[in-house]
Amino acid sequence: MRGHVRKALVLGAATVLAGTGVVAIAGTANAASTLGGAAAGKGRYFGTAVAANHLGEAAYASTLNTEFNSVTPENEMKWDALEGTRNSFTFGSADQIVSHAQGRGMKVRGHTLVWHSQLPGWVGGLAATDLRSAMNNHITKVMQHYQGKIHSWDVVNEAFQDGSSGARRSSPFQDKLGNGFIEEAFRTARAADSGAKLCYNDYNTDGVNAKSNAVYNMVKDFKQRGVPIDCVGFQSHFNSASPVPADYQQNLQRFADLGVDVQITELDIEGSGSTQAAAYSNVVRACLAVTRCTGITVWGVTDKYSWRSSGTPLLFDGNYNKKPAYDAVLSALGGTSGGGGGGGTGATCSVSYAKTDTWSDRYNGRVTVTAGSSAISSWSVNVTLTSPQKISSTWNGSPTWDSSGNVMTMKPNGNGNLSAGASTSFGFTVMTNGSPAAPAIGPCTASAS
Ligand code: G2I
Repeated sequence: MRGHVRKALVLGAATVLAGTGVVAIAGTANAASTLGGAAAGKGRYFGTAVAANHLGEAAYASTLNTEFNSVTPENEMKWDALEGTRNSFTFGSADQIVSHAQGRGMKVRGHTLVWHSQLPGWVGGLAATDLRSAMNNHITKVMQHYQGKIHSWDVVNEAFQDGSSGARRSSPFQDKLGNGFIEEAFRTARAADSGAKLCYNDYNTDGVNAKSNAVYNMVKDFKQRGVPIDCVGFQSHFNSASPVPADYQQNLQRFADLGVDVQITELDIEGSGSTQAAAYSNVVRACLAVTRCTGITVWGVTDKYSWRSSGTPLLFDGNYNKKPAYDAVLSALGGTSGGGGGGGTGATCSVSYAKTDTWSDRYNGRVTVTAGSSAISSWSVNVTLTSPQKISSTWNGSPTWDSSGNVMTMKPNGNGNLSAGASTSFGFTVMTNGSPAAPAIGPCTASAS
């Protein structure tokens, strides 16, 4: 099984390189220098939540395509998105994500079939018998639509209460169908697509506590009675009020010992700098220490679009710069950071952007590159335009272009050597051709000799 996964991932990476040509970050050809590539080296996937409406943003898509080998639709497979009207299904946005992923050899996690939230109003209005058939119909139709395309489904999401009660959360399903709704959902799911792994997914279950104990007891009971369940998802939304628990690994392990896979499904950790990086590193190391922890998904590509953006909880900042947390994750996965060339470990850079002049048909932009906490000898920054914009001139850098003509990769022109914290700038003129959009800047990749 593992060998099979690894092969698929390698093929996926090749597809990206050959198919799009936009993997323009210098020195990232080595698979172990990306999150997905490094995770594959450990027999795991490394995924992200994806929103269909950002796939058209070139920097978003190129970061996704370069770094990740699994995706979870962030909202597009929820009940309200797929079946807003009873038995009338709208798969468009979800299909868009699935085909983006499939075309690049990425796996897809399905999220989520039965959940109390993002539930259309009509579901809550049904009486028990009708609700049961609506639930089973929803599971069956959705899973059959995606048959063979989803590696794991969150069949039931967040069915337990927070706090010390260990009780089930009130929902139309719980209130009208009783405890048995979870078992029924899993049995229906197995019958609908026997090839997908069936997961129970929840938050605040990341350490050993009353809520995770309740889930644990349910999974144990399911395994004893032969109710089909293959995996448990640990969302892992962390911040200072809810940090990575000290017994995180132990908790993952006790579930794995029940005979299910465990997956980290919605990882994000609010914070910044080395504190955030250390927390991310702990999570990755815990997963790698548990044989049945099969993969990690972070809940978004960039801080810019995070559901809690102000907490900057992700691995890429709003300009798609790699954060210290990124380097920590890559290194915990056994990958090598830095942008090739010198392969200097710890060489990082960040970018900022300013529009400096504007005319009716063009504007000038300036990108400032700043070395991280150690000296660098070279850097590379992607500047992505919105078609039909074109860059007519550049200064203080050496540009190359991807095949679409929308992505410029800028490298130094005599200004590659920067001491720790030092900056340099390059500039360019964008012919707007009717589109005033600002360019997307980043990621910035550094190397040290
Ligand atoms: O709340 C974080 C996650 C907790 N676990 C289950 C996940 O499914 C959940 O994801 C979040 C999405 O990240 C948000 O993007 O679920 C939220 C809804 O419960 C999502 O927020 C919704 C907004 O509430 C809507 O107003 C908005 O229309 O996103 C929708 C689409 O952008």
